[in-house]
Amino acid sequence: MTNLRLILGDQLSSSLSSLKDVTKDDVILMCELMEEATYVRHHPKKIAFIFSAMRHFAEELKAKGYWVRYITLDDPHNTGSLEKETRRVIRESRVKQVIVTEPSEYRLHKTFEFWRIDLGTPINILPDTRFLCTQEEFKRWAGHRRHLRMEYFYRDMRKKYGFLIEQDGEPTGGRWNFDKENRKSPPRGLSSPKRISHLKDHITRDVLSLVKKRFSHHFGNLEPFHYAVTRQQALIELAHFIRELLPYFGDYQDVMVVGEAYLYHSMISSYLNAGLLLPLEVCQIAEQAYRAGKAPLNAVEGFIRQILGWREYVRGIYWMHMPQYGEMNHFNAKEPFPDFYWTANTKMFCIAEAVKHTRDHAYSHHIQRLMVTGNFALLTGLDVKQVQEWYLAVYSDAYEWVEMPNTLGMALFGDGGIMGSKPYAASGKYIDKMSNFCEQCSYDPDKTTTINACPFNSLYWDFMARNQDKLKQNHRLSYVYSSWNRFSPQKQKAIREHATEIIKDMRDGKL
Ligand code: FAD
Ligand code: DLZ
Ligand code: SF4
Repeated sequence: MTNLRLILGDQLSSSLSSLKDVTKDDVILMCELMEEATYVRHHPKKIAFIFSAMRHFAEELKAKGYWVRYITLDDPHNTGSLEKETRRVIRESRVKQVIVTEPSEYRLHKTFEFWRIDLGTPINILPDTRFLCTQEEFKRWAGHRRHLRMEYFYRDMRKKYGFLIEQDGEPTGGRWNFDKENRKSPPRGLSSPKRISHLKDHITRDVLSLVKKRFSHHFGNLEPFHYAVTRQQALIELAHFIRELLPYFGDYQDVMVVGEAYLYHSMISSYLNAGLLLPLEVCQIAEQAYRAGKAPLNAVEGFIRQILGWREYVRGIYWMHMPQYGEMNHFNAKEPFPDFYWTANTKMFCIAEAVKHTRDHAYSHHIQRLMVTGNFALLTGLDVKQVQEWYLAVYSDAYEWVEMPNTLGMALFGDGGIMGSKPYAASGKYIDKMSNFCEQCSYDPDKTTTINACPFNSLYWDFMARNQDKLKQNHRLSYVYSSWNRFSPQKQKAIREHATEIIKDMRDGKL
């Protein structure tokens, strides 16, 4: 009788809890599944990244002498279902118990809870120790608080791990947060150093032809394919980021530039989320760069905050509020999702640019996700489920635990303020300040109601006016409503009529 250790596609870490006491008599099961590859229509680059990383991880385990049962997508016996494949291997291998690390998504958590009852073989579900805050710890932190603000969670995490903390217990540099230094507009001609491209071995080449054959109808370009698919390669990318890009990460964190998908961002989210890199080591390496005088504090603090703060915080929010979280829709947003999120066929240059980055790289950086595609979805009241489905499908780093709080909570304020203290709503002026997109747009970011006015401007005010009942008590928005109330009734009417026209144009495919 043997243990069956089931490893999922985002559990590719040798320190995984379900591999901790693995022996050479155990069976390690990994399967490429149609079920997982199509529960949303994932970007082909994301599928290729995961399959290739899974195959490489399986090879590494085999090279250490472990018995790995790896089921490829084109195995003629592959049923495409996690449950059926697990049952098949249980039957074939005289399994006494299934050992698995808790899944990152609620959907599979439910599946495993059913397995406890009806699999017929005991299942041992272990905590995912790769995260820096356990679900219980987060709930304890949240317990007595009225507002769950990331900033306070982050400070506690800094203290817990001692990142950027001096011997007297004070934060390095005397402040917890250096974001004031991090909001620079893009200087003219800003571009970023060339990114690393990894050689494709036979495993990746096989996966690319498989994905081309089976998933080319999904949104997104499979090639060129530059992703790291092993921990070794991901570490090389991380080292490159720390050396060449981290020093400027803070300065240009919120900047958007035509044709520059990555700028000074790290591009490591897919590797962290699949387990090729671990959050603790990434924060340690970043702090070392600061201590060695290789990167400034504003950059390193900002970068560590994303991983130690935001990443752990969104996971905490997800597990604390699921499954109810997925059903929230604070503004009752139901507007059908427009086609240009798939085609980039819109006169709004900023949206077209963000969609093109997404299509070509399965990536766009945070500000594009939040302040361009997310902001537009918020202002126009796009259907929250359709918006979330898009974000879950199109990014190579997307898993529901991290996508949902970011999309529903942060971008759409669909949770009514569990995550954010106010909606991240912005007019075209913000996009104009932080990017060079507007220079190439047929709309004018300085106009609100003229025929060529930037759609974001009237939509912004219309959103505020439309949702006044839900937002006017929010003291962080009092300046917005006092400005709105100073507009003459004629001006208010003209703005709202213009916004109605914009939404009509969107429905008619004319925006
Ligand atoms: P960097 O800017 O270099 O940041 C470093 C790391 O910090 C990232 O790799 C990531 O692990 C972490 N991080 C930064 N911000 C966040 C955040 N808000 N939440 C969680 N982790 C964060 N991130 C995902 O990993 N998966 C998603 O599906 C996802 N969906 C998003 C949807 C929306 C609407 C928004 C606004 C943000 C979303 N994010 C998501 C967060 C963020 O945009 C990405 O983590 C980031 O763009 C990844 O690129 P990077 O590795 O270059 O990040
Ligand atoms: C995202 C993904 C894809 C595309 N394919 C697979 C797969 O074939 N097999 C697998 O084990 N995992 C895959 N994954 C990652 C899973 O969706 C991820 O592990 C779960 O969402 C975690 O709850
Ligand atoms: Fe986007 Fe408006 Fe600027 Fe055009 S003018 S790029 S629509 S913000």
